[in-house]
Amino acid sequence: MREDSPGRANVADTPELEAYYKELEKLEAGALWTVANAIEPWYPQPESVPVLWKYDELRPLVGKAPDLVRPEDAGRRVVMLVNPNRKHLSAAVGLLYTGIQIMNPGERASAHKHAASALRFIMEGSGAYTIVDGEKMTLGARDFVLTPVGTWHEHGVDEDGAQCVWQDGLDIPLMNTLDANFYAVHENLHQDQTVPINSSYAAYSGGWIQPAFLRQNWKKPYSPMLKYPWEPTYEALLKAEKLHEGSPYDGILMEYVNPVTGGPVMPTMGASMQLLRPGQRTKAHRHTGSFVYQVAKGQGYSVINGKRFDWKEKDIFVIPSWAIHEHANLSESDDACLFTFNDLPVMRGLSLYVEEAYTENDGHQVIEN
Ligand code: 1HN
Repeated sequence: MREDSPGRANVADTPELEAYYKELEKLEAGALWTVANAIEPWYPQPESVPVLWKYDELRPLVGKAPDLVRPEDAGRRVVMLVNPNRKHLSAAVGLLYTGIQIMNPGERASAHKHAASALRFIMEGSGAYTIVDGEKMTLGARDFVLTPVGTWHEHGVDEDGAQCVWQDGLDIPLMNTLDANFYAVHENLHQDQTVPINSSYAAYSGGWIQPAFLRQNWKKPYSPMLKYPWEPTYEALLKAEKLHEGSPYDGILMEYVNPVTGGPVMPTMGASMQLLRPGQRTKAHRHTGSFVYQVAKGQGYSVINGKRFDWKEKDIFVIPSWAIHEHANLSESDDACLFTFNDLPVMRGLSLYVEEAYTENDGHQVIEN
C-alpha cells in the first residue's frame, strides 16, 4: 500500500525488488516498507464492522439449541455472535467476545475458571443462578453479574424456574491475542457454596457505607461485588436524569463500578447503563475502545459511521473503535436504556483513550441508507 505523502512508504515494485522480497521471505523476513503504511494507520482502522443482531431473528435459533446439545456435552450451550471480518478470532468486535446462552430449568453447567474475564446480562427467564468462588447469586432479567479472571464459576437454572437466556461477554480474543489464556475444570465439577447467597451484593450495595473489615482486605484486581441488579440501577438512572443534563453524546450514562476503588468492575472490561430521554437524539462523537451494546429497554436507532441501525429491546449491536456514533430514542413518551460492556480499562490503562466530537452538520452524521 503506497502513499504519496512525505514520511510514508512509497516504493514502486521493480523486478529486482520483487526478487529481493522473495529472498527475504525464504528467511522468514520481509521489507518493512511494503507494509509500513498498513501497520501504521493514521488513525485506528478496525477490521471489525458495526453489526446489529436482531433478537427476533436470533431467538428462534437460540431456542433450538436445547434440543440439539446438552450443557454437559457442549460445556456451555451458547450461540456466539461473530463479526464477519474477524471470524478466526470468535470476536464480536475488537478483542471482545459475546454470545447468547440458554438453559432449561434443572440444568447446570460444570464449574470452571479461565484467565479471561467474563460477565453476563440476563435477558429472559427466572430461577437462573451463577456460583462464583462459592457465592451463589440469584439472577433476574437485566441483572448484570461478573465472573472475573481466575474465579471458579458455574451457571444453572433452578428446577422450578423458567427457561433462561442471557448474554455472555468475555475478553477471550484479547487473552488469546496476548497468549495469556488458561483454562481449568473444577475437580468436583461443581463448587460448594461457602458464603451466603448474594452476600457480596449485600455487603457492598450500600455504596457510601461499606464494611471496613471486608474492603480493607480486598486485594483482588476486580470488584468484590459480583452482582449489579436492575431495579437499583434503573432507579439511579431516573434520579440522575432528574438532576443532570447528562452528556450530549451519551445521555445519562452511568458506569458500573468496583465499590472499593470507584474504578471499572474488572481489569480488562468495563460496563455501563445509559438512559436516553424520550425523543432524545445524541450528538455524534468517536473514541478509541470497542463496545458491545444490548438494548435493555425501549426502541430507537444508532447511526454508526453514517449507517443507521434500528434497535429494540434485547437487540445486540457493536461499535468498533473510532467509529463515529450517535444514538436516538424513537419513543416520545418512554426512556430507552442501553447496556454496554467495553475494553475501556485496557484503553485507559495503556494510555490509549482518545475522544473526539463530530463537528460537521450540527454534530449529526448524514445517514447513508
Ligand atoms: C464461558 O466460560 C462461559 O462460563 C460462557 O458460561 C461463554 C465463551 C468462551 C469461553 C468461555 C460460561 C464462554 C465461556
